[in-house]
Amino acid sequence: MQMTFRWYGEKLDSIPLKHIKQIPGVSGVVWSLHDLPAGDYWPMERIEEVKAQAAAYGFNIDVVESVNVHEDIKLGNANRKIYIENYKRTLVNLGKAGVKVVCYNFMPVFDWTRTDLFRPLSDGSTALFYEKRKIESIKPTEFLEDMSKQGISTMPGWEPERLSKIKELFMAYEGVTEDDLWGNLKYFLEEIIPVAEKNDIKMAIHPDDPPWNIFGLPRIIKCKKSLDKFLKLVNSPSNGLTLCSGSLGTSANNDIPEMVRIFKERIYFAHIRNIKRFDNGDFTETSHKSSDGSLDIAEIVKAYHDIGYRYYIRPDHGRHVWDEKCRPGYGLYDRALGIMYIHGAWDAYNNSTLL
Ligand SMILES: [Mn+2]
Repeated sequence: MQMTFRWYGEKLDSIPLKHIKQIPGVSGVVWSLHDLPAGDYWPMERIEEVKAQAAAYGFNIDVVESVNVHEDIKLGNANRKIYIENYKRTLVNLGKAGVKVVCYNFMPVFDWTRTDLFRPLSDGSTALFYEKRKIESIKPTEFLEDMSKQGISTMPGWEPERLSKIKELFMAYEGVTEDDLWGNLKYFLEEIIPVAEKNDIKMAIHPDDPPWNIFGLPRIIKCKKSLDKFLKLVNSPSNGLTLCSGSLGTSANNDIPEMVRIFKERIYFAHIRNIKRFDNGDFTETSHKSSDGSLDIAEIVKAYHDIGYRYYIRPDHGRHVWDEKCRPGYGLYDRALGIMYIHGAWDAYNNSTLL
């Protein structure tokens, strides 16, 4: 496996590359051009700029998260042709720059969803939290106002220009079923996967977070059955997965180690983090330690080790600890602790095979 760390770039991230360099065993940064709206073409010079910044610290830029998919593509609107063309041209440029994996998601309107960005845990740290009842009872517009107050507008997937059109978007999705969304995803894949193949890129879809429908919007990438269906839409090695333990794991029906073993050939990016599920449907993010959450992270790492996983891992989110001021879920300290937990487990499994 190759350990990576998400970095928002020189202008948007509070964490400098020189600090990431001091986390043991990190070979690359996971990056994006966060200032470009979904659907835009990524010019070569902008890609090369990030590549040079990362290379100055010995990091590769093999993994992009994300090249976002324009809503017109998810909706299957006539305009999708323009945005798919831009997507293809962007993939060609990323291939030229040596990018190997492109993460993206296909969630309508809202990206990952939480109700609290800084919810206190019993140890005095804070973490991202999801309150089921609140999501079920609040209107999407009220929810958005609440999130804006908490500072979400700087987070990827929650760009103000996209969300300012929230009412229009909801109207556009009226009557769009899960089957429609599957059809639009298939159309998109049939267009871009051949381009990814030609440019030696693995596309890696991120599951829906959380993996169930919210605000009446359809969500389709949420369980073993849907991952299997997804991979068969276009049966190519370039059509793969970002297996996010913390997203899929919020549903108790999803067995993450089992999924790692089943989908091993097509997992190109692993997001590893823990969450704690509560009986009422709420969940909170926690440290990576298995005993702190509902997921056995050591067992998940073992599954990756067992399959001889060669691709990319990142610690995904972390808590906010030691009074760090950071983007919600994206501090330095707890993600670095997570990396060391994963490295520790991995090394232990390495040694145990020698005994
Ligand atoms: Mn994730």
